[in-house]
Amino acid sequence: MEKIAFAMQLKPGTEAEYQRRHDEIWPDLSALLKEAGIADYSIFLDPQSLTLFAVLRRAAGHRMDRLPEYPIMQRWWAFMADLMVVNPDNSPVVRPLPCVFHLD
Ligand code: RM4
Repeated sequence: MEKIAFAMQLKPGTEAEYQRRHDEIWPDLSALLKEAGIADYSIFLDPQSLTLFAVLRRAAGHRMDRLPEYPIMQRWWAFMADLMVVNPDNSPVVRPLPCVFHLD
């Protein structure tokens, strides 16, 4: 398992709705993320900058890079596109975050 972190960006005024939609995350989407090798996935919000800080663990041989091929992933991204800063294909703009400290 490796742990990775990345940042995404919320649009102003969407914090409550972003929380609400993730409280009701589609079970089929959660299942797909887990099947792709993702575990222990959290998203934290910095209310000041509206930066979303995501951290997750992923198994060796994970298939995260294949997620955009799945219709449910594309439907979720389209559903979220009014709340987040997104690319032309509706996937969120993601900034990888290097790890600069770790304490076991
Ligand atoms: C986020 C964003 C990410 C997805 C999570 C579950 O808002 O769409 O791509 O992995 O939801």
